[in-house]
Amino acid sequence: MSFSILYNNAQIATMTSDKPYGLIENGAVVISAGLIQWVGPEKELPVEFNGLPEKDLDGRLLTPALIDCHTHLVYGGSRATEFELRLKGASYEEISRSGGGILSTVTATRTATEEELFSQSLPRFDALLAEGVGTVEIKSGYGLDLETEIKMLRVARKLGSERNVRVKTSFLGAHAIPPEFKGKADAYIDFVCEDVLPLVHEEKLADTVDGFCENIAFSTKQISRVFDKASALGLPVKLHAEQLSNLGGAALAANYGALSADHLEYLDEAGVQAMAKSGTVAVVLPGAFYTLRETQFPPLNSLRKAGVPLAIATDCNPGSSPLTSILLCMNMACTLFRMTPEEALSGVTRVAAQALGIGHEVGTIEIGKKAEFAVWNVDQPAELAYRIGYNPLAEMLVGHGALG
Ligand code: DI6
Ligand code: FE
Repeated sequence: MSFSILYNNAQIATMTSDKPYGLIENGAVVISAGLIQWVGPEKELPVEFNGLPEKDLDGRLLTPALIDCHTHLVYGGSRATEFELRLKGASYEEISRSGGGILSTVTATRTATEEELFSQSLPRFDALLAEGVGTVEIKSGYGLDLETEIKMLRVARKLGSERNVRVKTSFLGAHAIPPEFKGKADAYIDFVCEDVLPLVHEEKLADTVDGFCENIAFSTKQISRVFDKASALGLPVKLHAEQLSNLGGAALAANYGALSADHLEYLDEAGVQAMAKSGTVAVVLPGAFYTLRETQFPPLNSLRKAGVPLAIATDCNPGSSPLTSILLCMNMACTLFRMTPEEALSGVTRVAAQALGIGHEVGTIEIGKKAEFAVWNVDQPAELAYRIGYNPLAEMLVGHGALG
């Protein structure tokens, strides 16, 4: 017999889209075998659920466990020195072109053993979990050789199994051109497509394939070769697009039916329309916008108008977004991008799940979805995005079943 429980006396932000936050006052949820059996106002609880073991949530807010749908949190070393250089006037692009930036993290990540990489990444992972996160996307892309890309993805999977939290991995071989391929970007793309991605796929280490489409990284033509390979292997794609300039990456991603296009500060109307047509999620990353002191805003009004779903994520990485707080990320999305607190919460629940292709399983509190919740000591859902540097998480209620 499967274990069942009734959570009652909760304010439930179901995040289904019919009313603000999908809010249910004095709500109850019935869980059985790790799945949601019923959710609604307590007074409408069907009699068949009377007598179940109960847990009283004392009027606290229940939300879906949060989802950070874009991180690079597995990496070696630190870029604090680069931070100091930027404060002395160097730009992110200058540092990158002079061999620092992503490539300095590549060196540190190649040098670290798998165990060292795991122990350096675990505190960052735990920092996210401490704020109600139950699913984390983690990218490779600081290896840029077969061995290190595989090492990063193994560490990502191990973080998930160590903490019993869902990890979705993205293969980001097309992140930067490694020193051994300097001046030979096309040859590096051949290597990614022929020698790395097929093996990564064979080892089941990548759930999706990502790329960095930018003047300092790869062209749309090069990215489309990676996407062709991903499609041939049956892997979904997503893309870092229009972060520093407009190369038409988002439209390219949309044409491949990408789950998401991410960053998007320099996205134009044609890109917006292409994303709307393909149902590609826009993932905006306020931590990178803040760190790089960007002044160009992602075109949120056009995206809203076109009906493109909006997600937000930390982009946790050592260079452009050393951020391990999903709550601060929500606050930044509101304060910097003028997103609403409801958009911020749906951006780290329902829409973030969609950006990872797991919207049928998690991201809302609905019958049939997985029982993965965060319980908060707040009076109203807007408080989650409103505070700065305060963590009101009371507890996580996850599971009674394996996470997949
Ligand atoms: N865009 C970013 O913001 C990160 N990667 C990317 O493609 C930055 C990665 C880094 O600076 O280490
Ligand atoms: Fe990123």
